[in-house]
Amino acid sequence: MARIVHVAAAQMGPIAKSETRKDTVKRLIAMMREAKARGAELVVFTEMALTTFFPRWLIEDQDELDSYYEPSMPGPVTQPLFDEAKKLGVGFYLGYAELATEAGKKHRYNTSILVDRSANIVGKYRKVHLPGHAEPQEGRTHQHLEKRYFEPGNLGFPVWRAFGGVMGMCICNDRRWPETYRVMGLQGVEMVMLGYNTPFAHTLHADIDGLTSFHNHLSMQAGAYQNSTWVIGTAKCGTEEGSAMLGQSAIIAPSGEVIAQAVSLGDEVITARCDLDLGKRYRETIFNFAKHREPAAYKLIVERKGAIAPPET
Ligand code: CDT
Repeated sequence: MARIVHVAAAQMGPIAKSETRKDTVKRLIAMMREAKARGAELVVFTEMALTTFFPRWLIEDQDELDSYYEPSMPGPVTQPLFDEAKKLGVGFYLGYAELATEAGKKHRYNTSILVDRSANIVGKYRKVHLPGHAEPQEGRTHQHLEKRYFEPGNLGFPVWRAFGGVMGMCICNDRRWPETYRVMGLQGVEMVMLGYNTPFAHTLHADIDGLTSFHNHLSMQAGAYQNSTWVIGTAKCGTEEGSAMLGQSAIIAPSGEVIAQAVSLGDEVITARCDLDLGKRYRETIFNFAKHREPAAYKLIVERKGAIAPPET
């Protein structure tokens, strides 16, 4: 019998700086209800889905900065989302800024969680590939200070048995790195969920930034195909506080094909019935890792004396 996960990507339009968490959670709940009405059992929200994308500003006031982070999940403002999920019997992926206390010290991560249909958190992921800078850059109308406001994730790329399959998570910039998918692929991942906030002007090189849309789908489609996995990519998009951000949320099959795509730059739910056994077919044939990967050969070039060193950066 086919193993179907009926999934929704709940793309989000801009969140204004002045929008309250309470109102943002209402928007998430409205999309969750729509997803359920259309048959979905799992909703993928975006990266930092509860607030505006605050790393675009240098924020020196500690209280103001702290106000963007969640010290607990669920917390008082996010509890209604969990309650609604339980009522509807729908699971979800949610990205947020996490303020964690570990060994008595405060740590800040760009985090996502996977919540099952009974509203239990079954997995947590912390973003590994943090883009941007730690210090403000001259000549930018909008900064990208993720390296200032977050530490690299310390949980690796785990996978979880949930929703009848093997589920994985990553966040935004992670989707551009082959290691992200391969580490999960080696653990048999069948569906990778991710949220993203991608400004069109992120490198300030017109030739690269002009390809923002292409590179978005290129990365996710390659990750899906090369690792025999579904990829669900959900954007925060539109013009948020003057920063124009990419939409193009997509549901991508293990074939690498985009089978559903958002067409707006606002709140929009797209859905698809994902057959996890489609990934199995790729994993048993062209991407049979046990038969066709050659890990020993990958190490040779690194270990061989006299190998050409990578350029200094
Ligand atoms: N949020 C995030 O990771 N955004 C990056 C673009 C910014 S790079 C300065 C991304 O990879 O989409």
